[in-house]
Amino acid sequence: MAAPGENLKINGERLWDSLMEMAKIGPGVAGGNNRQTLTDADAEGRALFKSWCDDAGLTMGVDTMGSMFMTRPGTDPEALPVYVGSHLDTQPTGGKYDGVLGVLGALEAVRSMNDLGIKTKHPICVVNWTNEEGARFAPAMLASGVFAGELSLDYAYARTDLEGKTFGAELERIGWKGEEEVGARKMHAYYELHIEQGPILESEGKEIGVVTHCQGLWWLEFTLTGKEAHTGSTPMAMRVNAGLAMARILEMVQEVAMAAQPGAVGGVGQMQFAPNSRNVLPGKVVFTVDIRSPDQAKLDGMRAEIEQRAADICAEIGVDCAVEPVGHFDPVTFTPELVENVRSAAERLGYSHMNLISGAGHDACWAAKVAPATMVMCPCVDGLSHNEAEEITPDWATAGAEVLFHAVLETAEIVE
Ligand code: HGY
Ligand code: MN
Ligand code: MN
Repeated sequence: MAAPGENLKINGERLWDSLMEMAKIGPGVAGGNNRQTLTDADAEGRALFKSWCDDAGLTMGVDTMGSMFMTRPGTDPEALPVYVGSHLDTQPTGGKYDGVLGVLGALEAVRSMNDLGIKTKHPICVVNWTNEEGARFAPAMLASGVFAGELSLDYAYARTDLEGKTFGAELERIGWKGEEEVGARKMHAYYELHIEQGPILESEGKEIGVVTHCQGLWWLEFTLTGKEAHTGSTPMAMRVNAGLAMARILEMVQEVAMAAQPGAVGGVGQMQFAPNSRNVLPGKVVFTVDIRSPDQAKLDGMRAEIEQRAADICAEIGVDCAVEPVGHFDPVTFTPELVENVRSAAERLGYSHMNLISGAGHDACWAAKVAPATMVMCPCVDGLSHNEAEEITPDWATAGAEVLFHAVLETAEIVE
């Protein structure tokens, strides 16, 4: 089958307008977005996305995790769909493009197929996965993890946010709990467009990342139990200071990650002190260590060393230390045939490109468990993401969506 002609273009202006329209929903406080999963803002974003899909003639299916599947029919009713998507939920201080570019880039590919009167053998299904970020409800990529059979529906429904609200109750509350069994859908292939969320493409002057792999991840939730006591009248020798243990563990995580260079990262983004009073030594400290590497042995080695050294640190101070993994996936190798479709699309369209390992996790990582899968990436300014100042250029958005469009057509097979 002939590859799509280089003259098959998307409408970059329409894509950019849709990105800016979606960015108005769940605004942040510094120009980005706070459209966290299963909030009213998420519901509003879903409704806008559905209205656009209705206009594009797509039919909607929603599963019991609330993931949205918007299908454009193919010519062969027996052919499995090519799925293309990402997520509309954001971090509390998120950017306008993380996830959103992937969902709206996929919609733009479908809109362009409509404009160009393109028929494909395989249906196309645009996906909005619920709770990719894992910010409100850990872990990240929750709905795609249930879809891939890695996490149970009951586990997902029981996840709670910092206010003690459960995923299941919040999904019901916003009215987006669907009927479809999660994972019942079978995919011919899965593509995801995403911003890089790192500095490599921009610093190398490349417009497209041909994503070959994604690094693996552990999220280790530590619960340290010390003794609440007066910060003024308790002699230093009498203290059972969980805050001190936490500080030493954070320093140790930095040391372990630096010793594992290159190709390893480690840090902590969320922490809670209880009772969190200025003049009470904390009785309980809870925080999540996020470690990642593309190398399986290095990733698991870091986990083992951190858990062992944390136990030693806590024993020395007399603090009780409990650890629970609350997020994990092994390093991912994407499907070479689909990766080649991305590379040849970039070449055909004349976009500079390079191979890339994804530093961030994505729904594609779980999709790759159940179907051939890969990703397309575009640069972001200063490699910044998970920050309201996250920025891309309209040209980068167009380049990414155009390469996605061509790679998807390659797999979905144009019918003359
Ligand atoms: O954590 C991640 O890598 C993604 O942003 N959920
Ligand atoms: Mn994302
Ligand atoms: Mn993200």
